[in-house]
Amino acid sequence: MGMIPARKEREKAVLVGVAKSDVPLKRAREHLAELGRLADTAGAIVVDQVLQRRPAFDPSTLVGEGKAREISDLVQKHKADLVIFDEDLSGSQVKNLEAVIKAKILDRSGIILDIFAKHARTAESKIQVEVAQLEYMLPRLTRAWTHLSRQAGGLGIGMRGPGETQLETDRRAVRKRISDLKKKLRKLEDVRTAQRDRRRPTFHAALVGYTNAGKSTLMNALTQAGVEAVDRLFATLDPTTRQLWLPGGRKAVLSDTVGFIRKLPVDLVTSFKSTLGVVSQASHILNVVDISSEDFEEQMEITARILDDLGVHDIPRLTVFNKIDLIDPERLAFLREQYPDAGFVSAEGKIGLDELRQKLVEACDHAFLSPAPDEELPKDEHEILWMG
Ligand SMILES: Nc1nc2c(ncn2[C@@H]2O[C@H](COP(=O)(O)OP(=O)(O)OP(=O)(O)O)[C@@H](O)[C@H]2O)c(=O)[nH]1
Ligand SMILES: [Mg+2]
Repeated sequence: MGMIPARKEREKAVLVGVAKSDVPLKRAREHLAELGRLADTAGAIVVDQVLQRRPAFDPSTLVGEGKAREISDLVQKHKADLVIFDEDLSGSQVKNLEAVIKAKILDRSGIILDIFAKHARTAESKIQVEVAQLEYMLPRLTRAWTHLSRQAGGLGIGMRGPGETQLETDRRAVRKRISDLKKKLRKLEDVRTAQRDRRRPTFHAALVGYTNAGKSTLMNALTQAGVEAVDRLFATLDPTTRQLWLPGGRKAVLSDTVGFIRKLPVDLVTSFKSTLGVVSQASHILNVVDISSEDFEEQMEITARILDDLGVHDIPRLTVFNKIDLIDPERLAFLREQYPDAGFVSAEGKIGLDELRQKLVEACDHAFLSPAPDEELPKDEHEILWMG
C-alpha cells in the first residue's frame, strides 16, 4: 500500500504554462490559474509563474533552452523546490529540464496524481490511485531514482503514494504490482456489481461534473448525506450513494462521484473506471456546472468528452447550473433563455431545489422505472464494502 508521509514545510513552486500560439491569451492564463489551484491543493506555495506562447512545443525541453535557463534563474531567486509544467512532459524532457533547472520537475498529470494520493480514503480509491501512479511512473523510473537520491529521505510533492521500496525495484516488479492491484480491484468491483444488480429497479441519478462545481454540496442539499464539500479540487474521490425522496413519494437514489478536470491523466480515468461505473449504471446523469466560472463552457465540453471516454452515451442527461447566487440577475435570465431545459440552482443557498426535484420526477417517470417500495438500500454501500 502506498504511504502518505507527513510533510513539515510547504514546498515552493514555480508554475510554467506553455501555450501554442493559437490558444487565446485569456484562456492560457485561466489554465495557468487552474494549475495554481492544483499546486495549492497539493500543498505547495506558488512563488512565481511563467507563461510562454510559442508556435510549437520544443521536443527536447518543451519550452526551449533559453526559457529553461530563465526558469532556472527564477528557481534560484526564490529558492524554489519544484517547477510545475502545465503540459505533460516525456521522460526525456524531464531529464533535459533537470539538467538545466536545479529543482524537482513535475507535470500536470504528476500533480493531479499527487492530489489523488493525498485525498484517497477508502481501500478502493487508494488502490486505484496507486495503479495510476505506477502506470505513470513506469516510463519514468529513472526520474524517480534521481528524485529519491536528491531528496535523501524526505518525500515531497509528486512523490506521495508508492513508497521507496517500489521505486527501488525494477520495471518487472512494478508491472507485477500493477497486475496484483488490478486483481484486487476486480474483486471489489464484483461485490459492487452484485449490489447494484439487487437494486436495479430504483431510479438512479448520478452527479458528474468539473471538480469544485458543487456536486457534493448538491448531494448534501438533496439528501442530507453529510458528504465532505470544500473549496478544494478533487475533494471527493469515492462515490457515495444515498436515498433520495422525490415529490409524490417516489424513491430514488443519488450518487456523488469524483470530479473531472482538463487533461485528467489517462491512467487515472482508466484506473477509476470501476468507481465511475456508478455513472455508467445510472438511469440519469446530472451534469453539475459552476455557472460562476469564467470557463464553464469549456468545463462542460471537458465533462462531455470524459463521459464519452468512459463509454457513457445513451444515458439521459440534465445540465444543472449551480452557484446561481454568484452571478447577476440579468446574466441568469440570459442563460435561462439560452439553456431552457437546464436546472438552475444554488446548492449552498438551497435555491431552485424544488424545481430540480420536479425535473427529476419527470426524468423518473420517463425512465419507466417503477420504484420497489420494500427495497432496502444500505446506509452507505461503500462503507459496508470496506469492512472485513
Ligand atoms: N457560492 C456558492 N458556492 C457553492 C455552491 N455550491 C457549492 N459551493 C462551494 O463550492 C466549493 C466546492 O463544492 P463541492 O460540493 O465540494 O464541489 P465538488 O463538485 O463536490 O468538488 P470535487 O469533489 O472536488 O470534485 C465549496 O467551497 C462549496 O461551498 C453554491 O451554490 N454557491
Ligand atoms: Mg465532491
